[in-house]
Amino acid sequence: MMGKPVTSHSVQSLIEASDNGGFSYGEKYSVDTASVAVLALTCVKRSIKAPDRMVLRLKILNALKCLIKNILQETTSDGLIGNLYSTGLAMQALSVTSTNYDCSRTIQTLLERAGSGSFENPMAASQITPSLENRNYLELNKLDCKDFEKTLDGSVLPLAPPTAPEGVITVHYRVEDGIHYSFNDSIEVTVPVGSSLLQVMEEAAKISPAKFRFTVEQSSWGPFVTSIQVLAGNTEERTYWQFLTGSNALDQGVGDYKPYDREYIVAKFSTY
Ligand code: B12
Ligand SMILES: *[C@@H]1O[C@H](CO)[C@@H](O)[C@H](O)[C@H]1NC(C)=O
Repeated sequence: MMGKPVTSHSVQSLIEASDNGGFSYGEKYSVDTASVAVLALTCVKRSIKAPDRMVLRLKILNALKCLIKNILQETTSDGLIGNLYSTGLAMQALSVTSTNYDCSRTIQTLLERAGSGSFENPMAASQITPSLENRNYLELNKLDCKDFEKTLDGSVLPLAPPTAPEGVITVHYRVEDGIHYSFNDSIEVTVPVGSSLLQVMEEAAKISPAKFRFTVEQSSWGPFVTSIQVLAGNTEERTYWQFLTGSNALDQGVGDYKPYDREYIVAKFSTY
């Protein structure tokens, strides 16, 4: 890719994963991961010159068909594919494989949500931008920057109106060990309107450190919660702290998510 050699082992693993539901985290299909796999396999496919390696080519074509079907199955009524933050990668996958789908609904929803500030996280913005410009990661090596400046002109996404938060909200916050059931603690905290979930967690930890202290690690997407009390996620054991509103997983991290008044937020130690 980009002129770099790719091992046949990694291609093989991708092909196998696409047939065997290898792109799920927990019970959920990961549209993001499947989409990146489509980009990678398409790149490999393009580098195979017919009539070389026909068997590999066929295997890749089959894997791509299967992945595209799975991705399209995750389309929602408002045109999102997976969730708001997987849609950009999914659009790239559909575009490099020339898949026909009704993208007008998708783009309308994305622009609406971008306008209300849902893509302020730079990683989220970087994953959505290529598809709104009808571009994809596979043509990065061909990008002409002069051309790029032209497209930036006049096609700037609408910015969220600046809001001056006033008043306070009360958030119910619970931390529970959903694996060994070693603890299950709740609190109600009051924070200024517009506070992030991280601020709610900090407030809880200030009031009751023994129950609500936590650690984070900075990552490309912002703060990632690594532990609560003394319980830490672990890559080998595939455990992590999952965040939910009621019983639905949040689609943003604690640094970006802004709870509303009287919301029930749960941090649940889970497996993926
Ligand atoms: C794999 C993955 C995970 C794994 C990571 C563990 C692992 N060892 O692989 C697990 C299951 C733990 C996970 C958890 C979460 N994730 Co996640 N994750 C991904 C995914 C599919 C791929 C990331 C990756 O491997 N990138 C490649 C590597 C090379 O890059 P990297 O930067 O080093 O990757 C690291 C970070 O991405 C980090 N990470 C993963 N997810 C998240 C989420 C947040 C908020 C942060 C700060 C970091 C982070 O873990 C990766 C491995 O160390 C992305 C999809 C995407 N579009 O990027 C979603 C994605 C980044 N995750 C997302 C979310 C929402 C979460 C959760 C908040 C879900 C929840 N309700 O609890 C939690 C984090 C909670 C916490 N403890 O703070 C969203 C973020 C959207 C946004 N606007 O913020 C994405 C885009 C998925 C989506 N479409 O909704 N995730
Ligand atoms: C924690 O307690 C709440 C009720 O207070 C319950 O609904 C929830 O299932 C419990 N969680 C765990 C993991 O036991």
